Amino acid sequence: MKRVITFGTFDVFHVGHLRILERARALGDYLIVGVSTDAMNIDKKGRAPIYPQDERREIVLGLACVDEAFYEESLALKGEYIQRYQADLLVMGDDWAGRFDEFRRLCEVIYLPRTPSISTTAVIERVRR
Ligand code: C2G
Repeated sequence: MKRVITFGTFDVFHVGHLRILERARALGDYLIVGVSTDAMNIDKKGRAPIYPQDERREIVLGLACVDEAFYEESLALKGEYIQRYQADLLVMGDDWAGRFDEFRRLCEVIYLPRTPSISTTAVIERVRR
């Protein structure tokens, strides 16, 4: 059984999020998702996500393609999460291309192309206007 892991904030959930999770799941048999915490986002982007972490995780966990979802507390713990969840494959969108190559010592690493023309930032901007 091939175990796939991926990470993300998945704030204001949109079809780009759904598609990467479906494509990640199709590359294996079991999909584990690390949902970044509110604290990690405040630290990284200087603001909290629109949806709190428990709701973001609940949405992700409710998808047919997702088998398990946990909180990603820090980018620095990625290697630990890969080992803890015994992942065979790490999948990330290509906005992260090259950034996680060091984990090739632990598992396979694949970057998938992002869905064009949609992002959480664009949705927030459109609602605001
Ligand atoms: N994504 C995509 N297409 C889009 C938007 C996002 O394929 N149009 C993918 C991203 O490439 C990422 C995943 O959806 O793999 C989640 O995206 P974000 O919620 O923006 O995640 P991010 O804030 O980049 O957090 O440890 C890494 C972080 O947790 C990633």
